[in-house]
Amino acid sequence: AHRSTTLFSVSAGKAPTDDFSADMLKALASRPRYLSPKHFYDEQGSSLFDQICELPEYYPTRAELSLLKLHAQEIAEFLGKDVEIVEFGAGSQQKIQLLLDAMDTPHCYVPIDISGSHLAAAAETLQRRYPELDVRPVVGDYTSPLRLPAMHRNCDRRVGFFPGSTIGNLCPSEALTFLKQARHLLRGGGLLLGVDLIKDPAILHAAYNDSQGVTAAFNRNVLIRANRELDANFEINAFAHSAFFNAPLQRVEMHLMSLRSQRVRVCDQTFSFAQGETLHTENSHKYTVDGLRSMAVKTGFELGPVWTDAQNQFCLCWLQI
Ligand code: AVI
Repeated sequence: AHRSTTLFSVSAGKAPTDDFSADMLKALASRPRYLSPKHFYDEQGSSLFDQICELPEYYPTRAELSLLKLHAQEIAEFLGKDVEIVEFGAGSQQKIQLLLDAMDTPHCYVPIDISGSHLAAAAETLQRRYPELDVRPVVGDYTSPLRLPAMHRNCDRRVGFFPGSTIGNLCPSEALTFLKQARHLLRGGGLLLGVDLIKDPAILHAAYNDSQGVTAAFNRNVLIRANRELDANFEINAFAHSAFFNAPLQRVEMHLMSLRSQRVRVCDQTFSFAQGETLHTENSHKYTVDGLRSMAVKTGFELGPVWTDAQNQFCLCWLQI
């Protein structure tokens, strides 16, 4: 018999839809109109994101996996022995397995994710594959204050894993808040962080404007989600996917641009869009190693080793507490 996993909720009884409706109404009522990218990840959005990770133009996932494969042993030494490992977001099974396979007796794995169904399925699969590991999934939004269940009895250190350059989807002040919270949660350990690096804007442009239109579908899916969950009537084809590198702010921005002047109903309220007006749906900040060092220092970490690929596309870094 294998261990079964129990979802632990830290969202104080609030359904994810509550946040989505409040955030969408707030976004539509403000200027510029900005909606947090966390709302992309309903079931369809999570599966579109998995498809993005396989696209030839989307290099970050492959670059990070190669780094993990190449340096797993060395990274495992920094993670340490007899630890509890907390993953912020429970995206890729492949990445955490590369770490677990290289580690010496990790006792407990705590994936935190906003999507309960996605998380439960991932946790069950992992538990079956690692019967000795105590898998304790937590449903919650790690960009808000959260408390974790008490550390596993056999562990004396808690280390973190935040892959995929998801930190880039936070604005710089949110990233600092996140790192401060992570530092507080991680006892005696450190954080393994995956970050996308600043590079030729043409490469960035291609990665967010793929030729098969998967990123466009991922972006538009948030409108489909609103139509289904928020009694909205967005006409999906009347919004174009727009993604570009904003050089001064060192980020790729994604927007949904209204192709004509139109009115939209969301939860009994009506909003108008002028032609060319956008709903800003995501920022994906790109960093330099110096930028990461300064964030680490500001949040009480010390930047340890940084593993990068030969083209300097992506880096994995160890933030020591
Ligand atoms: C999850 N996150 C790091 C992705 C990124 O690159 O910012 C989400 C994404 N958006 C468009 N393509 C991928």
